[in-house]
Amino acid sequence: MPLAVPFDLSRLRDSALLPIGQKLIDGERLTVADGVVLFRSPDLLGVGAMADAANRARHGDRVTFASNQHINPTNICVLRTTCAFCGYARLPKEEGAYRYTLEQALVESDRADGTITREFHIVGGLDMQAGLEYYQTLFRALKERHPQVHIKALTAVEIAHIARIEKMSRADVLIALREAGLDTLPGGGAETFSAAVRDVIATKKLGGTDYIDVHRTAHQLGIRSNCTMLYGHVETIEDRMQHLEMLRDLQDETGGFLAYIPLAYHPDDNELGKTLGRQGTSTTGADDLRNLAVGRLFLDNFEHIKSHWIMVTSAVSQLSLHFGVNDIEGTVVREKIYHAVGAHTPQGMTLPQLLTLIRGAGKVPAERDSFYHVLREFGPDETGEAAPDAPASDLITA
Ligand code: V47
Ligand code: SF4
Repeated sequence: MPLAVPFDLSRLRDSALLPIGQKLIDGERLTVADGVVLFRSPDLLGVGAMADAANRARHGDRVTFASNQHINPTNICVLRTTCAFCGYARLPKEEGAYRYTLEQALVESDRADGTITREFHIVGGLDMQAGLEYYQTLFRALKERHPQVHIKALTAVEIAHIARIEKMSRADVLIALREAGLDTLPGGGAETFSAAVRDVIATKKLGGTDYIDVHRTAHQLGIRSNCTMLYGHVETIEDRMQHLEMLRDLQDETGGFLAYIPLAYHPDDNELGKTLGRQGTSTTGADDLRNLAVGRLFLDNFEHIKSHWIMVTSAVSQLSLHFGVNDIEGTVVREKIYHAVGAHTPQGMTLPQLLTLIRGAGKVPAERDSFYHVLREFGPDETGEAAPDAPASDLITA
C-alpha cells in the first residue's frame, strides 16, 4: 500500500508531475494514467526525486545485495525459432546446444565453494528432455551438496512447460519441485504482457495471464517469487503500464512478490535486433533509470526494486540507487543469457567492487538472504570479510 512520503514539490520542473507529487505526499495510489505521465515527462530528475523519496521512506540509505550464482542447465528450447529477442536458445541438434548431465551441473555448482554464494539462480530453455524428474534430481543433489544455498529456479514459463509435458497441474509441479528443494521462483519469462507485443517478439510463449496464473498458484502455495518486465523493444508506454498494473493487482491479491526487476532489452545476436535494425544500440541510461523509478512509484505494494547491473551497466546501476532502487543483483557467476545477446559487462563482480559501487552512491551496503533478510550491514571501513557462518573468502564471483 502507498506510504505517505515527505516530498518537496518545488523539486518538480514539469507541472504535469505536481498532482503525482501531491499523491505521494498524501499516500494516494497512482493510476495508470499517472504512470503514463511519469514515462512521458521531460523532467527525469523530478521523476527520480519522487522515486528516491518513496524508496527512502521504506529503506533509508540501505542498499542490499545477495551473492548468487547463475546455473543455466539447458539451452535447448522448443520456442527457439519463435522468441525473436532470445539469443540463448538452441534446437536439440543445433551447434552450441547443450544439456548438463547431473555431474556437469554439480561441477558448475562447485564454483560456489569457498565463496559466499547463498543462492543458485537456475533457469534454462523449454527442453522436452528436461522434465520434472530432471529438475527434481538436480535440486535434490544441489541441496545435498550445498545445503546452505537457496534454490531460486524455473520461470513461470518453465513451470507451465513442465506441467504440460508431464500432464500435471501447475500446482502439482510446484509442490513436487518444492519437495525436491525449490525455494522461490525467479521473475523471468514475463517479457511484456501485451498481446500485441507478444505477437511480434514471442508469438508462442506463455501469455501474460498465464504468467500471472503461475505466480498466483505459487504464492497460494507459499512459494514467493520475483517479477520482471522486458522493455526497450517494440512496446509502447501504455503496454508498460498495462504490465505494471497486472503485477500490482496480483501483489494486492497475494503479497507474494519479493521484488520487481525491469530488464533492458539487448538487441545483439537475436532476430528481433536484426529486424529492428537495432544491433549495437541498447536502451538508453535515461530509459533504464526511468523504468526503475516508475516501478518504485507505481508498484507501491512492492518492498524491493532491483536493478540488474549486468543489463544496464554498473554505472547506471549505481545512479539508479537515487532513482528508487534499493537492491542490486549483485554477484552473478557465469551469467550466460545476456552475454549471448550483447551485454558487454563482466560476468561477475567482487565484493569489494560491489561495496565501492554502493558506497560511491552515498549508500550503505548490506548483504541479504534470498528473502531479503539483512545478514550484515557494512560499516564505512569494512572490507567485506566473510560473515561468521560463511566460507572465508571475499571472492563472490569467478
Ligand atoms: O525472461 C532474454 C530476458 C530474462 C534478452 O528473478 C533478455 O531475481 C534482454 O528474468 N535482452 C531472464 N533480456 C532473466 C531474468 C532475471 C534476471 C535477474 C534476476 C531475476 C530474478 C530474473 O532475460 C528472460 C528475458 O526477459 N532476456 N533475452 C535480451 N535479448
Ligand atoms: Fe526459450 Fe526462453 Fe529463449 Fe524463449 S526466451 S526461446 S522460452 S529460452
